[in-house]
Amino acid sequence: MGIYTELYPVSNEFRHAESLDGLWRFRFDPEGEGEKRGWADKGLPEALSMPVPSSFADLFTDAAKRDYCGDFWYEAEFYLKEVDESRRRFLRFGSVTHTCRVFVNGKECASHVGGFLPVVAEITGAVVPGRNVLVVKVNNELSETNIPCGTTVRRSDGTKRAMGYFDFFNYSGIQRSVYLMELPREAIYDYELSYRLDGKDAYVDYAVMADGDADVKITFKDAEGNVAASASGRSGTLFIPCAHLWKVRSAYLYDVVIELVREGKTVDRYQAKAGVRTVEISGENILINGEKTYLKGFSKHEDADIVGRGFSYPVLKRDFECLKWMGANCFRTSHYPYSDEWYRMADEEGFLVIDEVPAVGMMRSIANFLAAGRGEAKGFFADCPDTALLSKNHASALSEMIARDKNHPSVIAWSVFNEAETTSEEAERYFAPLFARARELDPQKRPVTGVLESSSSPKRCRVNKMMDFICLNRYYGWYICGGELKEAENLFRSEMDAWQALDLKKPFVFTEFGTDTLDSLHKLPGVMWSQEYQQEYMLMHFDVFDSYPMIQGELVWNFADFQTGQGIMRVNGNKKGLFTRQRQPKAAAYTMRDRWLRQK
Ligand code: EVA
Repeated sequence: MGIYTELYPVSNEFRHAESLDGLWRFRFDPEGEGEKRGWADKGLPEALSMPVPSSFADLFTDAAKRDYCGDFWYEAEFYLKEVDESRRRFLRFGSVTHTCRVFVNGKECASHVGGFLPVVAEITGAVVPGRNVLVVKVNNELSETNIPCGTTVRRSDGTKRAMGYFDFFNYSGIQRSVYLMELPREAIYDYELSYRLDGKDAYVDYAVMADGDADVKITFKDAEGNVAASASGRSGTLFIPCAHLWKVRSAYLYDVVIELVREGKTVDRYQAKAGVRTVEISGENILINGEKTYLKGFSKHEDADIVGRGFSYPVLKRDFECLKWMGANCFRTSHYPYSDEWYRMADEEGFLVIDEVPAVGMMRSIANFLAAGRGEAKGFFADCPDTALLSKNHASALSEMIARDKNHPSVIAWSVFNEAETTSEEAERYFAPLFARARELDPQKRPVTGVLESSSSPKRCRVNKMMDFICLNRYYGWYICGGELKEAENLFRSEMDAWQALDLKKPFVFTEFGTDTLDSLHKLPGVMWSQEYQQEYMLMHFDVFDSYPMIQGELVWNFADFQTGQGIMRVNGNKKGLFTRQRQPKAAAYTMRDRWLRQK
């Protein structure tokens, strides 16, 4: 088999995927002694029980466990009736945050750096009939050589503490679902689709990656189950006459069925959904299927009470219902790629997704968001301890994200970073190969972008030339001129005038703007933190957005309140949500909804 990529697990007559979610055994390892003591081979002594998927932090009642930083271990068991030589077995973890090693019956089967993309371990040679023991060693320390960036400090009692250069809680653990997968020896391990429209018809260029030399058959079936197009061969083009297009908030999904056929017999099949659509940047416009599209929505987090960053179907469902109620059509996966299920639902619901790698914190500051919001960012790349290693990890995350998400019609762009330092020569040198890599890896050649904070000003930013559209995070009326909306608006307009004067001929999308707002605080006239102020702030932004034709999108920071580290700037978390953390609307949600429902 070739390199097993990131294909979402499916079950059918040829392949089998079984969820291992549930209560696992768990233990902290503050002394880093687990390996010496043989936990990888023998399993964990005196373990706690721990739900998978979940972050561990908010399940406990004591601060030391919530804030734990260092190594920690999980253990689970699974049973196999038999070990059939004609099959291969894998484990697929949706993510393990931030680094891990996977052992099955004491044999190391995988290791992975990066906490927001799948970890796939081939366990074929390690499994036995009957009981199998799975042990995962995890570490949640932060550094300047992995993303997201931060540092790990030692406290006087010897405990470690992770200090993120970012504004969200360093949730960690096995935060997404785990599958045990069984595949035939000759299996499909990846596929890519890209689309061309010709009047009412569509061409689908495809490639299928599979082991061996069996014949490949690919079929597109419409929603009624009728064959819309089919072809044979590892790569080629399908023709769909009168194609149903996947449209924004009106998604049409085909079933794509890929088969490996040997001597007339199917030996493997992979099935998924596919949406026929094109994405293009034309001058200052974003075109979906050739139609000008204004992005309305949010930058979000995977974040909820109790589960932390742990994947939860009910949270996913509620968030999509709220997004639809708002009249939104887009979200950005700030500040890391989300669990697969987010993209699958976005495909179904016709939402546009800006997919972001976990490259956040590439600026050195304890309260980065403050420095960023005020445009006071300091250098980073010039004195980063090991730019080569950082870049390697960044490039791996980018490649893994594109490998995993490339076939989702909802994904319309790749975001290479959030609020990195972009004003030095070193930054320019650092980012150029990453942009090139994203362009090279994506079969659909979607737009590639990055997200700029205030120091990345029209005069100083050296990276915006690499972006297909420009994403700006701006906080005029919050970090800049908080409480003075008139002055804030004037400064905001002068910056936008300067961007306009550059005449970049590219669309601009606001990927963050917002105010911390307590759902308990009302005050007329509005003051910072009140619901009225959040509304007035939004109204001021509408005026500015509507004055510049190059502005082609507005994604509010944030969809919902979310957990951060503690500090004098945060009242038990970031309160910039239009929804509370429990997903109930604040007053400004109605203001925004009014506008978005009126806009086409
Ligand atoms: C904020 N500002 O201050 C947000 C952060 C976010 O949470 C930013 O991109 O500039 C960051 O992560 O509320």
